[in-house]
Amino acid sequence: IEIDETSTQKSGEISEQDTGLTEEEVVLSNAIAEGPEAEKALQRAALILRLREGMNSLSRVLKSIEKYQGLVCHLETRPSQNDNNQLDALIKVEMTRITLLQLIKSLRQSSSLEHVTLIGEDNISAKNPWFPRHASDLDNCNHLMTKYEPDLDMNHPGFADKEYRARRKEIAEIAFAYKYGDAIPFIEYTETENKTWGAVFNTVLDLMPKHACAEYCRVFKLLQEEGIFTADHIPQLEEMSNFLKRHTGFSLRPAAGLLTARDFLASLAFRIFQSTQYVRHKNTPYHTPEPDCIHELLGHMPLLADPSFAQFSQEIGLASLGASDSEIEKLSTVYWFTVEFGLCKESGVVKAYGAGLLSAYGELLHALSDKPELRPFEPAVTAIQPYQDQEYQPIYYVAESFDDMKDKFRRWVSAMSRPFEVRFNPHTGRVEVLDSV
Ligand code: HBI
Ligand code: NLE
Ligand code: FE
Repeated sequence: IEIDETSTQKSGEISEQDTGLTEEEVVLSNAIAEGPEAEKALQRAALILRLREGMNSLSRVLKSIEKYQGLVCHLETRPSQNDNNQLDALIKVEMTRITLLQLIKSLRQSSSLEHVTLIGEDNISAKNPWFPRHASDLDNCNHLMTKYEPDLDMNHPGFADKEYRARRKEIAEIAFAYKYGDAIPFIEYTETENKTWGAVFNTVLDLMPKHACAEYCRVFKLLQEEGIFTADHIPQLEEMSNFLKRHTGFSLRPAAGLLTARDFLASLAFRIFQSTQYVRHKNTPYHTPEPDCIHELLGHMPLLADPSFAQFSQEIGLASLGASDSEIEKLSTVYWFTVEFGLCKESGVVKAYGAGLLSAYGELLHALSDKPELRPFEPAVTAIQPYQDQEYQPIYYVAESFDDMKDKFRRWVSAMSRPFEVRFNPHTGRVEVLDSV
């Protein structure tokens, strides 16, 4: 990005030096606007502020933004980590480049602010985004989406069941307390929970020969032979994690619920799958909108033990590290229509490989009936297909084969705009970053 000095000077009133912008911020503010026309255009920018006098300082900041005719599009605050009454604020504004520079200058002169930083609009620094570099960093990648909490969602199957909610909370606490390197805590599942598992397990066992892809069936048998998959009790995550390690080097860590796509995908880069440990409500064995351990164990585990599929999963994860919000959205949509709800052809017959189908026999039968629409898997098209996650899907994407899906995915990912490349070093377990510009 070139810094257009003449246009800054022409506008006359302020230059980057005056504001005390860092080199990176200059790059960002120039990325925000280019050329004389853009000088007048409204642009989005994000600021991070530390407020010395909490909410009192905030009202002063908002007045300044108003004075420079900026619009506040988004505002978040939290108590700052260091102490007392300080607040950290993230403010996204819409204003012209020049007024933005003036605003930053005036904020930096204010004694009520400890620091003012301009960051990229989608909260990712363009040059140096944070993402996990090692599996231990995943201790910071467990942010939950709150939409399916049984406490908050009236449509959740467990909403009216106090006992169920307490149990789910108890198991979630265990995941919150988990740290890298800990053994996965053993859960003593209740008779009801084991019965729910048994009902789903036996139905999937019946449907599998006709409807599941060959790779799934192959590993399923192995899991039965090892005594991990039986109808009478829920496998422990720890024994499943050890099984995966032996086959593909994947392992598990407990998750408290539905994670953000960014955190969930990041773990896959390290061949780690963040798995829930609680069980769906007994009234809805055939389908539940949120992931539960029946979904993770019965749906995801068999294919994570398949070398080719494990490789594909890790590649989606690697592609997500440091990606922009809109690219994360696309990657998670591709993940949704492949890993979660994918269909594939086997000698001309359509079979299921998506985990959300193999753990929900209601949807498995729906997907392979004549009700839904089937379309050929094409990453660029699939990546922008809107979907809902409450009911059975109306559209599924069919891959010609796993290898064809992987090929197409790789070609599509290589065209993404990330200004660096990442690779996983299996000897150190670290992700290495290679500058490509
Ligand atoms: N979180 N715990 C958990 N389990 C999942 O299977 C899961 C998730 N978060 C997001 C997600 N799956 C995907 O549907 C994509 O958004 C990546
Ligand atoms: N609908 C799936 C099931 O019932 O197993 C779980 C959710 C997958 C995202
Ligand atoms: Fe899933």
